[in-house]
Amino acid sequence: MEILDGKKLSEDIKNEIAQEVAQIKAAGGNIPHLAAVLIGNNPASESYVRSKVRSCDQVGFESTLIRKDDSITEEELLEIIHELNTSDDVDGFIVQLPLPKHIDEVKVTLAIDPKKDVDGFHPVNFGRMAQGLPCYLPATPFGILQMIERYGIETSGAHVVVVGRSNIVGTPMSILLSRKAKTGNATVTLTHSRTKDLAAEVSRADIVIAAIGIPNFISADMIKEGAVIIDVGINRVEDETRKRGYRLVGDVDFDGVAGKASYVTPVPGGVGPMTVTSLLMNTLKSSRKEIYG
Ligand code: L34
Repeated sequence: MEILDGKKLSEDIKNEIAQEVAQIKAAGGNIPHLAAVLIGNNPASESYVRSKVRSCDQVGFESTLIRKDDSITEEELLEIIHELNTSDDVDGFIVQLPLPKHIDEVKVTLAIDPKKDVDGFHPVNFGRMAQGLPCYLPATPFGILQMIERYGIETSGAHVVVVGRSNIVGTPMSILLSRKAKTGNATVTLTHSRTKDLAAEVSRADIVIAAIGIPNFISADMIKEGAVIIDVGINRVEDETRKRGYRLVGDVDFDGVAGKASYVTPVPGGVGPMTVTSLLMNTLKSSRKEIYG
């Protein structure tokens, strides 16, 4: 079994981006600028956004963090989005999810200018993705594609089983891998909570993408010998032996599948860091006006 080392790969990609930024700087070009909006004090969101800002520093991007209290109104947040949409200075921005209950995530997503939607969550970008048109790909699926591609894993003709149908991971992943494109051409089965015999579906997969948010859900007895296992889950489980009081586990029983799979992504250090790197890649594309001109 080989580990799909997202941490290492994301460092490699960040080094490549840093070199491009250095060239842009040398040529007196525009330095890519990412803004992130973080509402409230969700510890996981704080950690992810911190990692995004730190990664911007690492590659030489400019970044702006806009932090607001949980008590912000929807109207106030929409005003911030309007300012970011119209700012000449900001190439792309994200509003970290989840949002407090009194704010409508759909409304917020729709308010973001698709040209600056480096998360790729706006339906315009989603629709363009589905039709194979230039767009910002959602960061987690984009990161997984990068991983599959750089490790030379063949997807053409492969049977992929995606577990979980969220708008930001499962559904776009299933569309991307079935497209007639590089790192595509797979036969994809999208499974979810109403799937009749999930274990039987997973057992047929050459590649499993687990994105359901249930710790250790995918066990060794479910998978085919030699399967590629991509674990998107990041679940915090209580662990008093750790300083933080918890540890991170994925949706896959890593130790169990390790003896049977050909490749597995670890948690942490797998898909998570690739999500952050993909956001940087989208921001670079935005500053170069590669997608929308
Ligand atoms: N708007 N909301 C918006 N965009 C996103 O792309 C996200 N996501 C998801 C949650 N909400 C979002 C993220 O940023 C998930 N996500 C994310 C980003 C980074 C990591 C995990 C999820 C990550 O770096 N994970 C590390 C461990 C981090 C830790 O110690 O907590 C890892 O190695 O998996």
